[in-house]
Amino acid sequence: MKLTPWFKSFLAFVSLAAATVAPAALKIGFAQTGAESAWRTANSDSMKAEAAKRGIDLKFSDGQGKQENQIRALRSFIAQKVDAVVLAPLVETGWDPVLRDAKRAGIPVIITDRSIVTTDETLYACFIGSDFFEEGRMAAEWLAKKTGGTGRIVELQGTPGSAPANERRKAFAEGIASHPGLKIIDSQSGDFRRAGGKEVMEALLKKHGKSIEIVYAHNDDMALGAIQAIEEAGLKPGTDIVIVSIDAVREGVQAVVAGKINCTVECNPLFGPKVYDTVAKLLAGQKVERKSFNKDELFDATNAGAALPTRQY
Ligand code: GYE
Repeated sequence: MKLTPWFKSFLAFVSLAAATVAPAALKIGFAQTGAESAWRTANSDSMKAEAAKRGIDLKFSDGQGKQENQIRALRSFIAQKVDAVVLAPLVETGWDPVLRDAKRAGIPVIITDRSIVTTDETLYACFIGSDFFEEGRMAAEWLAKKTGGTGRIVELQGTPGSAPANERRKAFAEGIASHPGLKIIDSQSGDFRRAGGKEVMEALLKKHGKSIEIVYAHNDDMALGAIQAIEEAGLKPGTDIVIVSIDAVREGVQAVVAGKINCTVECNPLFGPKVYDTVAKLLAGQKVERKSFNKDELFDATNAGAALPTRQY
């Protein structure tokens, strides 16, 4: 179609007018813990991809596993007058002062992924995450069934002081308490990292030798690291040592299919859409759920193969 000069200038006028009235992009600051695991990478990707899709101006900060970096990021978001702050807190405590600053500046804070402990619940708008208690409980229940309620367990803990490490540990311990034959003989932190899981497992194998019958890892990355250590010690993961883990990231589910991890409890990291829907509601003055959790499944030899092709992370 050939456009007349008049029509061309009309079109130019319309697009200029649209640009003038188009609302400014939402500015959101997201303080991420770091990049310690495959779960974390999937979580960051979800937050970034969904922001791009919605035209949100996302200020992304990688805390590199340090709370002080996250606090600094929050202060900078406040100084930049973002519309909202999203925080995935590395550890549970120590957030009140900076959250008070955000509140004073009138910036709503959404806590995502991990919960916090605070003396003032009004310091954040809402929590969007996973039920770590339920995950630990599911892992314990599966293990009790699988082993008939006996076995010597070593536990690979996540980051000390973090909600998932604290809650997965507590719920699992409570879950096995009614099975006196299941005993945690040692428990150490691998910081949710693969290298950490390998290192800790090497030390535990040296210390306890073949008396270790079960590994309970707080995430798949540490389980995958432990598998390497177990294989290097000449043992068969999944056979000589039962391995129970959490996250169900693709590599974890693949390890279940390969028979090296016996069970992994899902923890869905894809929070982007829910977080931004919630920010939009908050900014529109609508009520939001105080705490919301994703529903998680469990994968073992019975269903991992069928689930693998459609895993999103
Ligand atoms: O399980 C682990 C990650 O907070 C749920 O952190 C998250 C945990 C996840 O590093 O892999």
